[in-house]
Amino acid sequence: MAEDDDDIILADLDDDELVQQMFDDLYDGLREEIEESVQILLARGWAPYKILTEALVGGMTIVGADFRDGILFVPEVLLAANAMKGGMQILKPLLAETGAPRMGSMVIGTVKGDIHDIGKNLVSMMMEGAGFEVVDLGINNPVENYLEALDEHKPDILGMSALLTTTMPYMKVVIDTLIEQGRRDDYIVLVGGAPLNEEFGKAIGADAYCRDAAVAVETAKAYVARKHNAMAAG
Ligand code: B12
Repeated sequence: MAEDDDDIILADLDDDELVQQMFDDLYDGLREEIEESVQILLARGWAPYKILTEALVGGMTIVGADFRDGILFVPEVLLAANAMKGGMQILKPLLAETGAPRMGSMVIGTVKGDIHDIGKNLVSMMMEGAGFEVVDLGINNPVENYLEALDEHKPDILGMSALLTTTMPYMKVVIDTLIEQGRRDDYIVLVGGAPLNEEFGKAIGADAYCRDAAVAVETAKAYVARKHNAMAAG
């Protein structure tokens, strides 16, 4: 996409040009350039959340479309993902620094067979920023991992992520296991990932499907408040 990167001095670009350049740099998997651009936008007073959504997620959306259309392939997308993670690492402490009161806790992980973690990481970051304690189990989690983490951390929320139509049914395996063990109602179960939708969330017995990280935070807050009110009443 970008040809003449050598000549570009990122700090000389205005905000719009810089965001466009970040789309190109993300596309080309240029982690250092992405990190530098994130720092520049921060220095110009951009809020971390705005950088995350408008520059990084915006750029990743273009990568996603071209991957779908067969223009980009796995190695290139991995590089783009790596560049995105470089930017996210800078933003993570800033998003978590909002001094929000402790809201509750969440165990989150990508399901078995699935190695996509960018969306899950974003959800973790945003939840931490909103005052939730988050235990991130990483990728490719069999049901045993979830159960172990639920036992150990006793969270309010269980979050599962899946990006493949072949792995999303595994969420039901986890929920069914919780039902079998009589502990489904101990947790608020939130699910997400690009191929899911509301209907799927309902069908597998999750409490809610969340389309993005911002919705995840709002949904989590609403459910946790409801749970705490119910406990106070009962
Ligand atoms: C990056 C990427 C990869 C990278 C992953 C790198 C990484 N570290 O994550 C790599 C290159 C490894 C990869 C591999 C593969 N991929 Co891929 N990948 C993508 C891509 C381009 C972007 C995904 C992404 O990060 N999006 C950006 C984030 C921010 O969005 P998100 O994940 O949707 O998350 C948001 C919401 O969904 C929600 N959310 C997500 N999780 C959760 C969890 C909870 C609890 C909540 C509340 C909310 C929530 O909030 C997030 C933030 O707002 C998508 C295309 C797409 N449009 O999704 C394909 C895509 C998902 N991949 C696809 C495929 C086919 C594959 C491969 C099978 C390719 C192959 N032939 O090998 C492998 C599978 C490997 C495996 N076993 O998992 C297909 C899936 C098709 C399908 N219907 O199943 C897609 C849709 C591309 C396509 N159109 O063909 N991929």
